[in-house]
Amino acid sequence: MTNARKSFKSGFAGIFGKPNVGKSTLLNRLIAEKVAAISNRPQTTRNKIRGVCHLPGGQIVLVDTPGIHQAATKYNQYMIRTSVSAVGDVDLTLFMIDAKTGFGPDDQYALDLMKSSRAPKVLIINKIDLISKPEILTLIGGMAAKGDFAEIVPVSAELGDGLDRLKEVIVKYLPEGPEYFPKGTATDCPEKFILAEMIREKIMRLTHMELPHATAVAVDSVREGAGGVTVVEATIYAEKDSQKKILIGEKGSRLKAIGTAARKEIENRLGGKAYLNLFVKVRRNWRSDERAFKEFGYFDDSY
Ligand SMILES: Nc1nc2c(ncn2[C@@H]2O[C@H](COP(=O)(O)OP(=O)(O)OP(=O)(O)O)[C@@H](O)[C@H]2O)c(=O)[nH]1
Ligand SMILES: [Mg+2]
Repeated sequence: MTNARKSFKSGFAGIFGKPNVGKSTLLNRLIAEKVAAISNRPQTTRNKIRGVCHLPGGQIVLVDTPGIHQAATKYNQYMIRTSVSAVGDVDLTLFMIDAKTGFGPDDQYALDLMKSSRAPKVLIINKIDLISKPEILTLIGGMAAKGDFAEIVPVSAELGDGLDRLKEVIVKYLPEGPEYFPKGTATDCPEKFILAEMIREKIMRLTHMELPHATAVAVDSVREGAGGVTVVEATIYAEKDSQKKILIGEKGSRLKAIGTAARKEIENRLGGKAYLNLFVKVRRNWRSDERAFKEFGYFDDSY
């Protein structure tokens, strides 16, 4: 009998793919905490967001990334650079497609940008709740030829289907390694960043057209108020006066809806009462201003 210790597997697994396939939904699910904003609009995520999945024999550090797309503006090019810069840093590449839309030119474009990676690639087919079992099998069959995937794992990130197998597959391809994060740590994102993303998510969901993309959110302060209530002050930045007006809405109605939805989620996270004070300001054309979007902490690791 040997007394060999069972090895501990750990490492970084990057989640890549075109916008809106469900990368952030998967991150939140696997770490069982809401860290990344989710919306049905493409280009929701603007940062690399790390989350930690603790398992008995291992630790998966997941890295959520902005959706890869063909970018015309400097702002969008930064977004893509953020994703591509993560490609070389991970031990495992999780490439995600949407089962409903299947594999198209946009996925091929994203997959081509992964070519520089020498890490093993696992294909995740997400949103299998939207198609039938035979359709899933056909899609899996067709995908094997599209890339050098070590495994293909169908899941529903939203419903949690297939995630136990996915965790097993990820751990299988991770090297032996240390515990990068102490037990109980779900993310290394600063609290202010997470709260700002919660507010931004509500804006993404409650506004339309260009506005969700033209909005930035910065949490200015978080402090303990009277009666143990947490007071959060945040500024929402729009690019134009007309957008500011829409954000505020008639008699402040839209801002109120955004604030109420965000406050509820913030209270859930903090496990207590919160007061959310939102300001709206115009930062003219901030997306064309590299200094401005860096100041907001987008496309960056330092938040
Ligand atoms: N039906 C279904 N919808 C899903 C599933 N996973 C994610 N979604 C939805 O897909 C949309 C996009 O999800 P996100 O997690 O924001 O997608 P993303 O890939 O992070 O998008 P970007 O950050 O823009 O690149 C949201 O409306 C999610 O609720 C799933 O398994 N099934
Ligand atoms: Mg996302």
